[in-house]
Amino acid sequence: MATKYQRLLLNFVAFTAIVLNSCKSEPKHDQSAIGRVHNITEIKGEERAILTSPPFVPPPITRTYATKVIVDLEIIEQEMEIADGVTYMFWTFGGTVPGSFIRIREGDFVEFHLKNHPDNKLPHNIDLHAVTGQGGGAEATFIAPGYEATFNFTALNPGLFVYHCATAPVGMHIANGMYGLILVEPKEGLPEVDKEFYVMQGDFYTEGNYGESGLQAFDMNKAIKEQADYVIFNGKVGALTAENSLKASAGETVRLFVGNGGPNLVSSFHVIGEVFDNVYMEGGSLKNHDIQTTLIPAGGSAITEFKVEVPGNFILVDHSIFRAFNKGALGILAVDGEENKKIYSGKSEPGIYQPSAESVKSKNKTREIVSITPEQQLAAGEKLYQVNCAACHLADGKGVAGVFPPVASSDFIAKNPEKAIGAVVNGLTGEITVNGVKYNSVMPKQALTDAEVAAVLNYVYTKMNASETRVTAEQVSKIRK
Ligand code: HEC
Ligand SMILES: [Cu+2]
Repeated sequence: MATKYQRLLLNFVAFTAIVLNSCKSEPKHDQSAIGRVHNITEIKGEERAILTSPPFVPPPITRTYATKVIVDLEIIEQEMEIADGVTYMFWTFGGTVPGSFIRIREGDFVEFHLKNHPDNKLPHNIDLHAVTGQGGGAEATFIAPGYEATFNFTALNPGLFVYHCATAPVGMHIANGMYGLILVEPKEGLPEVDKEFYVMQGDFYTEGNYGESGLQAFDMNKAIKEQADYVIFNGKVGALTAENSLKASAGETVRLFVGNGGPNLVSSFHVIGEVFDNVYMEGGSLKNHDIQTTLIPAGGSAITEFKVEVPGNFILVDHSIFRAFNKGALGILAVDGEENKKIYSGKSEPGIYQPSAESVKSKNKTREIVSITPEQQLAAGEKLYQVNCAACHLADGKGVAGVFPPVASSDFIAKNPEKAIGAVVNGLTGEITVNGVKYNSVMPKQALTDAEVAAVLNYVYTKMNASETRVTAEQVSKIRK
């Protein structure tokens, strides 16, 4: 689809062509024609737009004609959580990041009311990428706190468009959360689906590093250097995980309206374990198929559609993957329902792959667990266990009969704390008996520091064996060869 600037430039050329061709028969409606004739005349009735907070989307438009749509959007500056225990002074359209989702139809005549709440500190405005006209509405809507601005536009082009504040310093207003999506449904509507969701990425720049607690101020220098502390979906680390996960059932069709507010970073949007059947590229009219990862520019969007065939936790990420696992760009689409083993079997046969124990080397002996309260040590121990031990001894420590001995309620561990430490730091081979059962296998030594070994074993002793035994880093150090 041509940009509005190209269209303006080429309008005159197209117009000339139309005049020259006017003696020919019926003009064809060509969706890709530059400066195609937009029907802006037949407006019937009037209605008020339904706005929704993320991840929800207003209902599909069933109207078959254009109407006058009144949109009321309120700007609210407020402190909210950007991560658990971390707050940020967000500037919002409608009280959420991203702002309220607006849904209209191609050809609709919009009467847009922008309100700047009197408690706010700054002037703001709005530039809607769906608008054909000066600044996308920015000049017309520039208002101080306690004021309201109104302007009108006709939605000429269908598509999923970003809107954002364009008040100087523009980067700062966007960085503080001032963006959202407006969907201009094509005249013919969008195909019916079972679930629709609203997901929008943004990058954030805070004085403290990722996760540092308390109220965090905006850091202009980091923003200029494009060194984001947070890259997140829907304004908060965890906005789309655990109890906030998006939900669907196997067999349903899902449509994600995905935007990227930036201000700086481009998103490589991907859903782990799914393939997008359709992607409306860059939120426009071109539909591509069978897509793994779609690029969403800052200030751009994409619509992805797919059927969830099997149950599971499908993970939404920015596939610039450190952002997902270290900066928060992670969400979950939790799908319940019947399994379909033909499409996905899950794990069928447990197997053992045991390369030489020597290949695992402790590379980093300088790491230290600095949290030293027993509770913090236990929490660290639990994480270490899940990452380093659960693959073999299983998450609950019960092991696998005949292959991996249990570390939960293990008489071996109860009787031999030193051997338990030895197993972790030096590895363990040869026959042992655990709870009366013989094992003769190989446990590779684990690449953990003394403090980490103490933490993981104290977790095992406390939580899996209800034991009073405690291991210290000093003990571990002595046993390490
Ligand atoms: C690659 C698989 C594997 C991993 C990973 C692994 N273990 Fe083991 N572990 C074993 C095997 C196999 C044995 C039995 C060795 C033998 O037969 O001599 C064992 C034995 C043990 C024992 C002594 C027997 C018992 O069950 O009480 C302890 C304690 C233990 N592991 C703790 C851990 C801890 C803690 C971790 C994580 C830091 C860990 N293991 C990671 C495979 C593993
Ligand atoms: Cu603003």
